[in-house]
Amino acid sequence: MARHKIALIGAGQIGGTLAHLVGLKELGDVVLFDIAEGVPQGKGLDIAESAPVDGFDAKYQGANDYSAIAGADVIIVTAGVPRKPGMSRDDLLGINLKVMEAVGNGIKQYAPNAFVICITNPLDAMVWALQKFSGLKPEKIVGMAGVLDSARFRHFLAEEFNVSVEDVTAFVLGGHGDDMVPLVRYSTVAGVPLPDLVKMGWTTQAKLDAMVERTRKGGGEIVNLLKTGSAFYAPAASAIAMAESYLKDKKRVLPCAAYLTGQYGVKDMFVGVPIVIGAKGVERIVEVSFSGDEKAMFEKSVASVQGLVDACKQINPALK
Ligand code: A3D
Repeated sequence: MARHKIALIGAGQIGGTLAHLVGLKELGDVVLFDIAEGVPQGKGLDIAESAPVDGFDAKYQGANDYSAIAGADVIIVTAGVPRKPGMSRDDLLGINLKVMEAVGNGIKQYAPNAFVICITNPLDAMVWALQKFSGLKPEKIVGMAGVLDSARFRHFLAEEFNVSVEDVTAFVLGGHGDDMVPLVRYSTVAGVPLPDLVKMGWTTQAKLDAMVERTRKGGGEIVNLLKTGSAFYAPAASAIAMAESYLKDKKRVLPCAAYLTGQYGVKDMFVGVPIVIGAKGVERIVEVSFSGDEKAMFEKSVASVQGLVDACKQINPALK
C-alpha cells in the first residue's frame, strides 16, 4: 500500500511540529505549504535530514503553490496569524478569515476528498468558514481544540494527584474560548469521576475549581510566557491524534469542533463536542447529558461562537 499523503497548510510553529511528528510516527509523506517562500522547503529539508538519525521513512516537499496538495488524504490547516500578548483569539478574526478563503479555494480545487483538520483561530468560526469556502462535506472537516484543552486539564490533574497522565481522562467541550466547558463530572482518574475524588480527599473543591480556571486560560498562559506567539507542541500533538484516528480507522472518541445539525440544540455551527473519528471522518456525534449548570455554561460558550460566526458573515456577506 502506498504511503498516505499529509498536507500541512501553514508551515509556522505548529506546521513544523506537525511535520516532524508525522515523520516520527510514520503516518505518511508530507507536503508543507506556506505563502512564505523558503520556509516550507527549509523545514521539510531539515526534518528529512533528521530521518536517517531517527530511522523513519517519509518524503518531505515544501511548496508555495496549492497544486502540491493534490490528492492529500489529510490536510491540517494552521495558516494565519497567532496571538501575541494582550490579543484575544477573536482579535485574529478579520485577518484569518481572508486566509481561510484562500485555503478553502485551494482545498476545493486540489483535494476535495481530504479529511481536514483546522487549527487556525478563532477556531470554531474559522473551521465554520473553511467548510463554507471549501465546500467539504461536514463529516470531512473538524476543528482541533477539545483534545488540546482536555490534555491541558489532564496535565494539571495528573500533577495534582501525582498519577500517570495516561490514567487521567477529561472532557472539555464548547467553543475554544475563555468560556470553554471543562466537564468535571465526565473527567476521571481510572474511571473515578473528579467529584468522587474530592469526596475521597484527593483534592479540594477550591483546587479543582482553580484547575478548571487554569484550563480555560491555558492558551493565554503560554502566550504570556512565550511573548512572540502561542502554544505549538501540544496543539500539534493533539491534531496528530485526530489525524491518526482517521488514517488508521481507530474510531477514537475525541472532543473536537464538529458541524452540528441540531445536536445539543445547535444548528449550522461548529462547536466542541465528543465525536468518533474513523475512516469515514466524523462517524458519530456523541450527545452526553448536561446538568443545569453544565447546560448553562455550554449555552454561554455556544453564544460566543455564534457571535464570531455572525462577525464572519458581516465581514464577508457571501458566507451564509
Ligand atoms: P505561525 O508560527 O505564525 O504560523 C502560521 C503560518 O501561516 C506562517 O508560517 C505564515 O507564513 C502562514 N500563513 C499566513 N497566511 C497564509 C496563507 N494565506 N496561506 C498559507 N500560509 C499562510 O503560527 P502558529 O503555527 O503558532 O499558529 C497557527 C494558528 O493556530 C494561529 O491562528 C493560532 O492562533 C492557532 N492556534 C490554535 C490553537 C487551538 O487550540 C485551536 C492552539 C494554538 C494555536
